[in-house]
Amino acid sequence: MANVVVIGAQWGDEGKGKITDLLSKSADVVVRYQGGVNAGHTVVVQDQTFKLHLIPSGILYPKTECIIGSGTVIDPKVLLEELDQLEALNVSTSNLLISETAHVTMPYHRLIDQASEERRGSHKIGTTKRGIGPTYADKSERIGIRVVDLMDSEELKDQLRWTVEYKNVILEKLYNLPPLDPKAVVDEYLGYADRLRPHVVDSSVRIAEAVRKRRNILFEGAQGTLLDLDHGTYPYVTSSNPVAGGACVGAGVGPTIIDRVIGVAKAYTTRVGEGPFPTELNGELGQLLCDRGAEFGTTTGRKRRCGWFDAVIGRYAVRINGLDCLAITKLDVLDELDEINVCVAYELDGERCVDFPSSARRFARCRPIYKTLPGWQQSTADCRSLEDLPSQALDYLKFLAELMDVPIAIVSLGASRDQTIIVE
Ligand code: 2SA
Ligand code: MG
Repeated sequence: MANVVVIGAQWGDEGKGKITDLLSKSADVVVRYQGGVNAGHTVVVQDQTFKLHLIPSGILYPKTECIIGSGTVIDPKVLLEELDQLEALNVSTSNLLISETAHVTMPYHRLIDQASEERRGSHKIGTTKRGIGPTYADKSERIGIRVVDLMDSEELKDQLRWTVEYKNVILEKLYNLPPLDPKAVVDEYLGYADRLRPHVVDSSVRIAEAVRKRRNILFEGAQGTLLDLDHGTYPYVTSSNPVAGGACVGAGVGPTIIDRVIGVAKAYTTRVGEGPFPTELNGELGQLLCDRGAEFGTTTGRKRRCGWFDAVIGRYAVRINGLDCLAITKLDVLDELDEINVCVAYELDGERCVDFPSSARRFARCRPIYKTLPGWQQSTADCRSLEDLPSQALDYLKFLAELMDVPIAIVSLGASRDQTIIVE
């Protein structure tokens, strides 16, 4: 398997959890390289459903080392709840490692995320309100608290004394919220520190060791390409880099060690939060995709917006991530449809446009140009090879691969591990 990066090729929730779970079987090490508890992975193993936010799904394999890398932001409260959940289901968490240089989400981050979303009104981003943006903003402002600081009680007290004071000015003056008590914040976080300590390591050293020993490393992206801070539908993006390049920065490895990049895309498109979405379906069809695909956020429970497959953003994802291949998930959700649309280009101000525009305003004016394909109107849930698929389903996949000029290596037809076709 070598060293593989798995990324979301759309707006997140592409089913990366299932694909990384499959690939984790042959991985010795799994590394999360960005994002925080805004992510949500649902993995189903023998009727047990695991909902993970921070911990890589590789944790379900007893021998796989799971690393929460430097580029992530960690909410210790949620992380400990996840550890408790796994331990309650008898999953060992001794292989979980946490990077010293990851940043820590603090109570003021969550409060500011919520308050600033309200303040933005119609300009809101539709964040998960988990404090992700404010944690990354503090990292850039160089006032963030890192895991290494959390492990040092004197350092933590020293930093939080003035940081909480500074944030209290923002909370009180800007948002009319009550101030936080620095001592209470310190005490709360020192409690978390003790429980997390056994897992905390210099992660780039551990990863380098794995590289040297030629162990298989899987770099697991969260969210998706179109939510990337630099390359997504700015400002309707998250505050980290879910693209494949983010794996190098967020894990602390050079690009030369990456062997393969796999993009995960749904057979249609979904998006949570605000922002333009050209192929969105607002009527009955959108509802059908939502119902059949159970399209609700793993973290916030929000209903996801649903629409047709968009090959313009697909091609963009291939380019920005340097994708070697695609995994197409949830093909079975389309089983009932008599016709299926695929967006092949946009019409923008009267002109045909085949590249995703950088401006959100221009993107909002894009109208999809569709190619309509016949549906297959039969269940694909039990198909286990391409030959088992109805011919229309196979044609649909071939059409997507041609449009995006990338091979399809995996097709997923349901949540469980065996509902998968691996294309040889
Ligand atoms: P944030 O909270 O600052 O990262 O939000 C910024 C934008 O990024 C979107 N975002 C996501 N989109 C899809 N899935 C995500 N994870 C959860 C899930 C979402 C949920 O797996 O379902 O439960 O609601 C995720 N995380 C962030 C977000 O919607 C904003 O558009
Ligand atoms: Mg998700």
